[in-house]
Amino acid sequence: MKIEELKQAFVEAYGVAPDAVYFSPGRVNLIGEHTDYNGGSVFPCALSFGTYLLLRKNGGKTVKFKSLNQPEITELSIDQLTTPLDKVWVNYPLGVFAQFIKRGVEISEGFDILIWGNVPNGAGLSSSAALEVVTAYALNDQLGTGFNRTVLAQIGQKAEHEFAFVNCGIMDQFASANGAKDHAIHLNCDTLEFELVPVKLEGVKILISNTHSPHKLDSGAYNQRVAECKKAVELISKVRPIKNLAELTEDEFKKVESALESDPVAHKRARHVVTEVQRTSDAVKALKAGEIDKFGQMMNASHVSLRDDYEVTGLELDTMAEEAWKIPGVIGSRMTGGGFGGCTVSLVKEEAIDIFIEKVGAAYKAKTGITPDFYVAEIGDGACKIG
Ligand code: GAF
Repeated sequence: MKIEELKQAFVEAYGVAPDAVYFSPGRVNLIGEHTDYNGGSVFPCALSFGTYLLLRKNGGKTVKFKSLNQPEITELSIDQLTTPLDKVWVNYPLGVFAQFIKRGVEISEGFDILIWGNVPNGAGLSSSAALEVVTAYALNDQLGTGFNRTVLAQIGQKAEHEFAFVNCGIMDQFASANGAKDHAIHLNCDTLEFELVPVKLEGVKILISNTHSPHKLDSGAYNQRVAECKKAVELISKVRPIKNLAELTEDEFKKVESALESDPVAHKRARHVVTEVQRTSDAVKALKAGEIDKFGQMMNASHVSLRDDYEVTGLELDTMAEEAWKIPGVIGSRMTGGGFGGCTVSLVKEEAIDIFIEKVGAAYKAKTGITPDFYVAEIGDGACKIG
């Protein structure tokens, strides 16, 4: 939808024009998966699609939430902004209001809010983080709270923990807040220091393949992985105290892994994290050195580790990645995001894009019965005010 159409939809919903329009993007992660909540590094890019939020101060004491995908308006008194509802989508912006209030910000006047997004839902491209961050960015601007982008990302992450009950890391919200056009973000999730790395890929495109897999990133399976990593930290700490799995190099891990003998699942999860942290560092170095093939090999190895050790892929993601590996001109391909369905990300030579879509699409459909979608990704900027 165009901005003018969104403004018109706002007028239809609330009878008056909005005061302001904000945007925050979804993200695709190139490498560094399930490392963020383990104190490791990640390498995501913000996408050019995301979530739009239009609002006006309504002069009253209620906040009204409307999504263009939902028929009804949810109206809450400004005293009711700290408790989650049973309406899943409203909990994302509501959780952000609650975090502002927790940080001592007073909401003394209501808002009329309209949301629309073009990130495919449940595709692992962070539609929920985009919604959280756009809300945080808009409130920060409207209330003059002066939080920086990193704090806005942390507010979004906390909203996800407390209102969506997913114990996620910081990657998605950070990418949505801090993204930069044509750059990936090399983020140390322990210190939150980051570097924007130009993604200059001469003749190569970032292709996202949506499996449309019915398995969603459900909080149960994700939170279970978080708990398994915590268990691994506890067991390893009996022989070598650590705060996070990402503190261990592969060699150091080999020296302490016998501490995980009693828990083979925690052992596999930890092995993924330790090796993924190394792969991420190697991949970023390779990209900076222009060694794109090496970057691709790291992507493929990341997928294998997520499939075998972290066990977050499944038939659909595995088929999509494994079929991609067969196509000449594919530099690398892996699942991206939380897993259990969603998307893969591939680096593909321009001349191989059509054949990729045709061949991988047909093989995927034949194996899974599902028609996939493909998008050539454009790396966009982080959260902003449009007007
Ligand atoms: C999801 C989470 F929200 C992120 O924090 C991250 O852990 C990712 O899964 C896996 O890398 O997107």
